[in-house]
Amino acid sequence: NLFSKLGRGCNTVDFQGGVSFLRSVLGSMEAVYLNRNPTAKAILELVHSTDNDHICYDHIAFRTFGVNGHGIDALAKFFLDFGYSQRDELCFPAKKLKAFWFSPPSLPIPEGGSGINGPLPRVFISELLVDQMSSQAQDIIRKYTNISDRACNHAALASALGSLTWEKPLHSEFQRLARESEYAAWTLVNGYALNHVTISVHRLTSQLKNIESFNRFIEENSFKLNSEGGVLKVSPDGLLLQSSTVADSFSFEFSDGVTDSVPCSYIEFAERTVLPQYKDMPEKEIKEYHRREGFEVGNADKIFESTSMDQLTRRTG
Ligand code: OOG
Ligand code: NI
Repeated sequence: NLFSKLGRGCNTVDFQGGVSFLRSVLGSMEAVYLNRNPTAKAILELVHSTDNDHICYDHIAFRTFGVNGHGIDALAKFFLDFGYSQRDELCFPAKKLKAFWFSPPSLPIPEGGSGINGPLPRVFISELLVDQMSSQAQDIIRKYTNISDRACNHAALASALGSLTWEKPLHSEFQRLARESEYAAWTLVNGYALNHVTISVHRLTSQLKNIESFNRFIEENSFKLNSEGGVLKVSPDGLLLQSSTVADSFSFEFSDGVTDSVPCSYIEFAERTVLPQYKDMPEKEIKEYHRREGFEVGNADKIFESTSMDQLTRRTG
């Protein structure tokens, strides 16, 4: 049994049930994501066929409206109930956003699992600081979060089903929000749907485990990477390297009957370098906890732009 070495005494059996439920919810969130985002699906298939059947997810990410109980806490509750721990806060004053990341419960790493069935991913949840928006934008966001009301208590369920907890907006409301915050407009039409999953590049097995070769490989296969601040985002300590695709779009029918193309999700890639104090360790002995942990405001600030109109309409080459 995969979890038989848990050593949590009489809680072990309950906890195992909890973990398989957690994985099944994550699996539903992932299924919604793969159905709506052909680029993410194609890249995962390409990496599976080129490198390894076992792809590990570094993290998964969500966006929320920080108002009326719809913010970070609405989704975090689910992960905290299944053993996740809240970690650092990240602030993005210019974008009027904040975020927290959550680390997974420490479990024996399942052998042979891929994606959601591999090592449990970190979780990154951000929220729009709605109070800081213009009164017009606030009116729109409050209108829909009021409609949603107590449905925000079931944010994880909404994500797993791929449903909004509010009614579809008017096209003009989407456009009004997009002028002020592309994040706000994205959240209005995507709700609690997965914003991205991130492939753990250093846990691949071929030369693709180096993020620069990985990015080259993705671009050679004609996928467009987010170029904001340069394709490769590097933390000031040089140890956390990230890149991402430009989001796909889907055709959304607004409540007034107007149909327009709106951004959906993207896929991210992360390489966590071995910490300086472990740099001489034999490669075989290196575990995830010997590597750079956490997130980085400077990297994240650019990765948010993966759903921006500037990136979506950018020409490649
Ligand atoms: C999240 C952007 C930040 C990271 O790994 O730092 C991020 C978003 O686009 O909602 O994913
Ligand atoms: Ni991310």
